[in-house]
Parts: sequence; structure tokens; C-alpha cells
Amino acid sequence: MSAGIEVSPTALASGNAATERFRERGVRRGDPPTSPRRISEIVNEVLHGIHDAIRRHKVTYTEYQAVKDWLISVGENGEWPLFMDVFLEHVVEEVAHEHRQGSQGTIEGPYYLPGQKTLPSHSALPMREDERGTRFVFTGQVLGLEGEPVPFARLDLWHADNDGYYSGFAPGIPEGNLRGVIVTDEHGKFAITTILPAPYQIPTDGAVGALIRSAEWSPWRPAHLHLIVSKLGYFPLTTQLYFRDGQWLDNDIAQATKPELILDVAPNPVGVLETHYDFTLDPVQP
Ligand code: MBD
Ligand code: FE
Repeated sequence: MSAGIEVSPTALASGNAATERFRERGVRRGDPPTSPRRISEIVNEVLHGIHDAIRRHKVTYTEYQAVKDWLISVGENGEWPLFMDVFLEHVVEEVAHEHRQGSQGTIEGPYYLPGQKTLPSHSALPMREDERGTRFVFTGQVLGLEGEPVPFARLDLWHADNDGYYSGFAPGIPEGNLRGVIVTDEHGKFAITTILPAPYQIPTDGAVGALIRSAEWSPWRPAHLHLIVSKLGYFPLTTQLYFRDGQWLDNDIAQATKPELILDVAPNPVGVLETHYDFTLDPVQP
């Protein structure tokens, strides 16, 4: 047992880190270009939705000022990436991927970090010497739509630790912990050793947490692995994998679970916990 003091990430620290990382990556403006007409139509529709809710619920001045105060706090804490990815991204993902024939995608969330260590097809994710949590081996293969192996595909993998915290966004976790880019072998196969992540709780001490508590919603996401699977000539697949019978699977605050994304983990013939998942990528040129 480690005797370290428990340091929980605050909404402020994780929010501001997420905002900074988001800003570093920049926004791809463009394809296809957003037009003044699109901006006008979409923003009008959003505003009309709010106007409508104000009328139907007879929103008071007190409530109006409370919302203003709350919006200011979301910005001050850097919680916009968290708010957007928890409450809106799942619909953007649904629209973006509606014509895909390969594996199901889901949201990226606010805690991706590019530029992680490249690892061979059969390896362990970087972790602390005393990393707590149940070890398991994640095996699988990357395939094209015809079932052909995709050699040397990249699996950019990141997940929370046994406390539900992500390296880079919580104090005390080494840089790059439980993150890595696994390059599959010449048959598209991989076998990654890591630990089972814990469910993720939205920070309760920030503005997003306050909203969730005030509305008496559940602040949890089920335990999950994040992945971006990519290979030149294919559309990159941003997805998450969940665990069968995991807590919060049917009550994900981010609404990002799909039945196709649930892993079965079971002991293999030598008694090691193992799970298998094959990814199918859509080619850029059909
Ligand atoms: C997460 O870990 C996450 O995956 C999402 C989508 C939102 C908040 C935290
Ligand atoms: Fe996550």
C-alpha cells in the first residue's frame, strides 16, 4: 500500500489544463467552410430554443442572473471543454460518423494528449511502478471493410487510473502515465497490458459539478478506454471501449456508450485477465 496523501484534482486545475491543451491544438476552421448563413440559421435556432424555454417555464430574473453567474464560472474554471464534451459532443459525433461502415466511434472528451510515446505491438502502457489496479491484456486486430488486416496501424490509447484520474489533468500522476501510441504488427494485431480504469466522476467542486448537483443528475461516466485508431488511407476512428456489467453503463452523463463498444474481460487459459476487440476502419477512397 502506498502511504501518499490523496490529492484530488480540482475542477479549476483540470479545467484550465484541458482549456490550455485544447488551445494548443488549435481549431481546424474550414472543411466545408461555415458560411454566414449557416451561422445565422444555427445560432438563431439555438437562441429560439432558449427563448422558448424561458417562456414555457416563466424563467425569473433571479434564475436569469444565476445562469449568468454560472456561465462566468464555467469560463473562469476553464470548464468549457468539459461542458461541451459531456453535453454536446455525442450528437456532433453521431452526425459526423453517420455514413461510416466500420467500427462505431464515440466522443473524444477533454483529456486527449497528442505526442505520446510510441510502443511496439505487444507491450505495456507506461505506468507507475506501484500502479494500483487490476492488470489485464487487451488484444485485437485492425482491419479494413473487407476484413483485410491493416498492417502497422496506430492505436493512440489513453485512460484513467484506478482512482478515475487522467495523467496531465490531475496532480501527482507522472506525465504520459497510462497513455501511449501502440503500432500494430504486420497483421494489424496488438496485445496491450494495462490496468482496468475506474469510472470517471465529473469534478464536483466546479461549475459543471454544481449544475449536475443542482439538477440532481448523476455525475458519473462508466469506466472506459479512449482510442484513436489510425492508418494512412483510412478515416481515423475516435472511440471508447467500456466493460460489461460496469457501473454507470446505462447512465453515462456524457451519453457516449454504445452496445457495440462493450468489452468482455475474462481470465485466459493461463489465468490472466484478457479481452479482445477488432477495429474496422473505413477507407478514405471507397
Ligand atoms: C471523460 O473522461 C470523458 O471521457 C468525457 C467524455 C468527459 C469527461 C471526462
Ligand atoms: Fe474519459
